[in-house]
Amino acid sequence: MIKLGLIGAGGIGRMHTDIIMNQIPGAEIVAVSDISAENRAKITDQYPSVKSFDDPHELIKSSLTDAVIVTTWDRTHEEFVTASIKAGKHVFCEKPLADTTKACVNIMEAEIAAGKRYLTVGFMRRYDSGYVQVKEAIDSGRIGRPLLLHEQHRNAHPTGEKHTTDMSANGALVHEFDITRWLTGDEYEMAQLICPRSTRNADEDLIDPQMVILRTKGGIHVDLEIYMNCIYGYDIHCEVVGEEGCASLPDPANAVIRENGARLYKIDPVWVNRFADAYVTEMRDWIKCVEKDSLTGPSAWDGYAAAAAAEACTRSRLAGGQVVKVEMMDKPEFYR
Ligand code: ISE
Repeated sequence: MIKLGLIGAGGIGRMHTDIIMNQIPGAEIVAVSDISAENRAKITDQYPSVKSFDDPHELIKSSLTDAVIVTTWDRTHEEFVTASIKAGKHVFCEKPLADTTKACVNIMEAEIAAGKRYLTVGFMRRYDSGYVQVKEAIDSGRIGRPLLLHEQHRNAHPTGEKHTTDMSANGALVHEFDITRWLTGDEYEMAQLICPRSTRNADEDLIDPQMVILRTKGGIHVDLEIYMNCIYGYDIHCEVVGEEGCASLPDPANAVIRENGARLYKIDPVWVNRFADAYVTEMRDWIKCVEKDSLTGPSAWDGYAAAAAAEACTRSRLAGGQVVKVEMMDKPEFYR
């Protein structure tokens, strides 16, 4: 039984806890820490065997925990992830790995110094059966070399902390930055962020929607829409245009209802519901890796590459939508 400590008992932390406690026989949450005593109590009330820690660093050091899950605010990830690595414990960190490339570099340096991979990043879309099918279509060669990717990421409304203009790229669009690299096996070269007029449904200081155009080193064109206040639901699209065919992400299999002169199917407004199966598969896979002490999921390098794309987008926006280079260090041998 792998004994896990959870740091960050907000919505996503509690979702991982429910998955682990109810659907993963080989692991259990034994400890929780959160800046909010109220959030901690939500977990300990539901699962009385879980020990509550005021200090997350005590949880990391405790002999009670074999491995750590970090689901705190993005800007605190670096501190808890590096402490876990230094304590020699496997650590699963929710996306984004960090909100700056500098923080991602610090995490990579800690892992390289520790001498083995300890970190897995929660890019759960890699475990979604729809994206897996799109990847198989590319890898099998049946649609030929990918040339273009068109992707849309729409949230009914932002959730959690106040959503800022930067967070559209570095909090939400990181999913696309990661999944596109994973699908194509390519890295980004150039980025451009374009701001059309904003919806009146967004907070006054939020630029929403935003359009991003990326070019990979291999010459693939990627266009991404991020729209945080689309109102009608949580809606994710991805189409890969290849030389001999196209592959599209399927919509969730909801029943088509015919009524009142219309044909309808439900678009769930909640993102955790859209990717519910992927979250379970991701956690099962991570626990198996921890048991074997050998990681195969998204790495610190993947977290860094997504953060580099996000930073380039912000630079482009601040430069009035200019095309900018995606600045990336050379990939350390450790992550090859
Ligand atoms: C959230 O953290 C996610 O992971 C969702 O997939 C994304 O759509 C949402 O905007 C983020 O806040």
